[in-house]
Amino acid sequence: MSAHHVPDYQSALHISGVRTRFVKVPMRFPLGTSAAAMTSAPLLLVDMETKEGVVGRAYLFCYRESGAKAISEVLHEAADLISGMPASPAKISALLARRYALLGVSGIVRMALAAIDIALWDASAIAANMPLAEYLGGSLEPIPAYNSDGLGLMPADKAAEEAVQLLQPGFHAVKLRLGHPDRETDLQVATAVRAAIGKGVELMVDYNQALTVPDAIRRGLDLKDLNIYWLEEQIRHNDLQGYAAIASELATPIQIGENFDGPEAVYDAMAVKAADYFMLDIARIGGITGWQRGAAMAAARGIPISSHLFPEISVHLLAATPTAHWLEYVSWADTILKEPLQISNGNIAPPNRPGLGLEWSEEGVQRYSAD
Ligand code: SMN
Ligand code: MG
Repeated sequence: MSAHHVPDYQSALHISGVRTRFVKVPMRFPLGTSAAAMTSAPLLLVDMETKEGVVGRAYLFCYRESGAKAISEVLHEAADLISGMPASPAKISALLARRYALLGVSGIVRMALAAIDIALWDASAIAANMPLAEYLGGSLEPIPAYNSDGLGLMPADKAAEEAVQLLQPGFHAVKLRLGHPDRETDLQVATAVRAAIGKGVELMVDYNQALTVPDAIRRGLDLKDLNIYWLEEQIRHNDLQGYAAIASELATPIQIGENFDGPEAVYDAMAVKAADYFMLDIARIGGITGWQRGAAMAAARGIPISSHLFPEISVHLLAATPTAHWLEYVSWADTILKEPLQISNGNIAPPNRPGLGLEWSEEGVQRYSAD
């Protein structure tokens, strides 16, 4: 028998500490949704340190400044609870879910624990010297992406102009936020954007939970000749039966999921046929561990899975997702990253670097520091 040449076996890394930094980065295109308007993105940067010297990284988009502060507080306490333990993401995720069960694992706590999970997976893939996409069993093939920078609630002429600008980096798809107080404005804006981008570009529409069920059906029918790729989050995010009612009335596919709280929500949404497409948010679905579980359940029913924000992280997950659909691209983290994502003919591939391939630009971090 020939000898096997197996490199020295290396067991899991061991958690030694965590460092967080808060930055407020400018948005190239300010974003006014029907829920809130944003001109800068509050990001929390996370470095999980290991005894072996490998550093795993993650970042969170915290929606508001208070979100970043509260998440950081929970994150440091959670990191203390796991100090010295093997950096095994699924084990740590289960342990922390128990420790925080009484406070409640959702919202801010969910996001803090997700950041730890993401950073631990990053550290593991770095130790294995593999891009995370490949470490999870996927490849570095490009994923179709839509540009989600900007295109908030704005008048028709401005939206038409901005939509064209958003195609400049080579995208073939953009997302428009609607949910203006009156239906007619929604139709006018969508019509102007469709005319400006032409027939060959995909157009997604997001209402950010602004509507009621009957209004969502009416407004969906209003747009029926505009070839909308999907209609997103029309009503309260967790009114699954409401979504099922809307989906049964409209031919245009319905997209929900950015507010799914843990992977179990995928099961619940499928059980009532709430929507045609799901988009997972790496921070709310439970990090990389949660995403994999949610994506596996969606695969059982062939439901296409897209991502919500965090394109630098999500691209690795979509690469290993059986029913991968669209990557949501936003440029927000570009200013604090050494190597921002590269867009090629509207597609984005996971970078061929170890782990997530996230390295902070210390210059950018200092410039936008909000600690
Ligand atoms: C969205 C929500 C909150 C912040 C940014 C963007 C939006 C999306 O729902 O799907 O991009
Ligand atoms: Mg959305």
